[in-house]
Amino acid sequence: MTENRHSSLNLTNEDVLSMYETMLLARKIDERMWLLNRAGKIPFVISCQGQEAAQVGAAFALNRKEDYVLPYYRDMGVVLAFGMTAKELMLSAFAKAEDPNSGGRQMPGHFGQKKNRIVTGSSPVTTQVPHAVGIALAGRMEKKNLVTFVTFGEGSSNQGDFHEGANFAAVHKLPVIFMCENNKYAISVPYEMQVACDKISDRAIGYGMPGETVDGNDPLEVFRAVKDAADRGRRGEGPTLIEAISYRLTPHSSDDDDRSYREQDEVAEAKKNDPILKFASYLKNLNILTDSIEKEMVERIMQLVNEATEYAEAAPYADPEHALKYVYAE
Ligand SMILES: Cc1ncc(C[n+]2csc(CCOP(=O)(O)OP(=O)(O)O)c2C)c(N)n1
Ligand SMILES: [Mg+2]
Repeated sequence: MTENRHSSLNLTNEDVLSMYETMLLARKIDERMWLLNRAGKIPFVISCQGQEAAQVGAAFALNRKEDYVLPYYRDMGVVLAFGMTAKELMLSAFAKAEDPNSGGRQMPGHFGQKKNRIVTGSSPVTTQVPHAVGIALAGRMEKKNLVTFVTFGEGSSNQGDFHEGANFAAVHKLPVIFMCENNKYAISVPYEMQVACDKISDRAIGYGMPGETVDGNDPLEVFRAVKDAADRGRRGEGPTLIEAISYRLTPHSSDDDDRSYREQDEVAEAKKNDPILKFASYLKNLNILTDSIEKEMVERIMQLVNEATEYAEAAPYADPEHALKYVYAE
């Protein structure tokens, strides 16, 4: 018998179905992007596959009307949960003028959308961390009750920006949630070659904040950890470091061939813990995700993905002169 673990987190059956639908939507958009890339239609893909549970579980634990997110390039699940649409993500993949992230200027994965408080990031990894700390400080100065949520890979947690941001946030007890999405690789470099500590979350000790490692394949575990961290932040008790452990199910990007540095048996083994399959089986065992609900959900998602693809493919590119804008003051 599967135990109901979501009711005690104050999540209704509708909430968990909505979490699952968001995870599945992210996966289906991502899969479509790979096909479009291999068909020569879009230049680049950087995947969320394997990390949807961590992303969606975390986003659902935040106040999606007030909090700020500073996602990293894999966070399609976070931005979908915060209101970005499939169509907008496809416009970005096709680098079209209407792409809300950058009008087709940036590579895909540089999410930014003011109305949904999704703060754009730069290509150097982890530069979003000090920005999240600054926004939390601004929120406090303006007496707002917001928290900021910032993510980064485990490889990126070696970058100076992480350490400077974590230290400042802890000293000033700012409401920042640092979430490391540990997918066990930084491009070709496995975890053991990146860091000498057992857990990224142990780094919290050095800054004087709570740190916790959770199963990133379980959206409910991530939800609980992020909810606790958000509550602490809003109470004025400062930041938290969460490490969500998962596995990168795709190559690093559409330009990477992971067969050159990892055994494909290892990938096949990790696929047994695919967060989408695991959460689906949890919901099916509780009879929340029935066959008919699942059928309707998949149809709804595939219609969105198809419409988004068709719209974005047909949409116009920006005028070439547009590239000269926003560089110098006019
Ligand atoms: C400062 C900086 N150094 C190097 C790179 C090149 N780079 C892009 S992604 C990446 C790997 C990051 O690995 P990790 O932080 O574990 O994130 P993951 O891609 O595994 O999600 C590197 C080295 C970069 N973008 N920025
Ligand atoms: Mg990584």
